[in-house]
Amino acid sequence: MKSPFCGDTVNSRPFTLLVVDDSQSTLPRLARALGPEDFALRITAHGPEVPRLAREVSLVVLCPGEDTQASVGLLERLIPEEGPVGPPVVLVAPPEPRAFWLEALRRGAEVVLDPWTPDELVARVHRALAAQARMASLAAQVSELQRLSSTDGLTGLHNHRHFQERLREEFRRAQRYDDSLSLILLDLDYFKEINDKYGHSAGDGVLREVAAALTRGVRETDLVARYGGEEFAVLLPRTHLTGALTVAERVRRELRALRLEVSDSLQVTASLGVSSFPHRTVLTPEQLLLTADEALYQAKRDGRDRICL
Ligand code: GH3
Ligand code: MG
Ligand code: MG
Ligand code: MG
Repeated sequence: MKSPFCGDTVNSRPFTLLVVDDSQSTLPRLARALGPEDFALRITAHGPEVPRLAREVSLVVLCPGEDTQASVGLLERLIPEEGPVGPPVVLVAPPEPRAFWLEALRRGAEVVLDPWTPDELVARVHRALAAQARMASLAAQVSELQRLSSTDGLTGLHNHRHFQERLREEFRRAQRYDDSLSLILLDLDYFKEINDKYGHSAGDGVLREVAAALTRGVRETDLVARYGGEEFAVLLPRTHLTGALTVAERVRRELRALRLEVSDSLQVTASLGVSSFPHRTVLTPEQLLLTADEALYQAKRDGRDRICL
């Protein structure tokens, strides 16, 4: 006999519901109740594949079978105490045993007790879907805020705050694993003159081009940040001083060779300070920073467009 329910076919309905039900008696009622709601239904019995199937749907309607223990186990997998959040669960259960549906309620499932009516079930399903949508929207907002709070608005590089966090993390990691860590601080030379000559927004453009060049010039595992106005930082995990000097020299050359949008005749150069861990006088992240900063100012004093350590 052809099933009256949609099977595993993919279709264009907005929500797919996975109905987990062993008994042939509840299923037709569930399908009648949910059918007019324009949900696509997938039907399955209890089994080890349910959590995997659940990951592909918008919501799970769970009807406990004879074996309550199996349903408890499934519930625990569908709504773990902590860990990844799956689709919402609507439990359709008899009033006894109470412990089962109370546990489901506590974990955040919607509960519909026998004897239930179609409108009640539908309302619970919509409520669960709406809560899920609110959570998803909130999670997206949080992640966008996280991105914004660690990004520099002008260049798209990591910002000062994010750099400071990563500096400390990477320093701890290097200390713990007896690994190396290097830092390049870079300050553009006579940048004020660029602003004065071409205007502040042309200066902004140059900062963006410099940021892009820096990003191109380092490894994926290195971190490029806008440290301040026209100062940049490159954090190089698992890199010794010699490696950092090689990167610094490449960056220095690439910057001075950069063809800038604002003018063909304009050349931008930078002074760079390099520091590394492990080193006798570098015992904290602050000292790594200070050492690179002092080296940078030495490079300025020595005439700019150069690297000091
Ligand atoms: P040097 O570092 O070689 O000593 O000279 P400098 O002219 O680069 O140094 P100074 O610190 O005197 O000036 C830095 C300039 O960078 C001044 C400031 O207006 C400019 N600057 C800082 N942030 C921005 C920005 O976001 N956009 C633009 N266009 N300019 C900026
Ligand atoms: Mg300066
Ligand atoms: Mg400068
Ligand atoms: Mg500066």
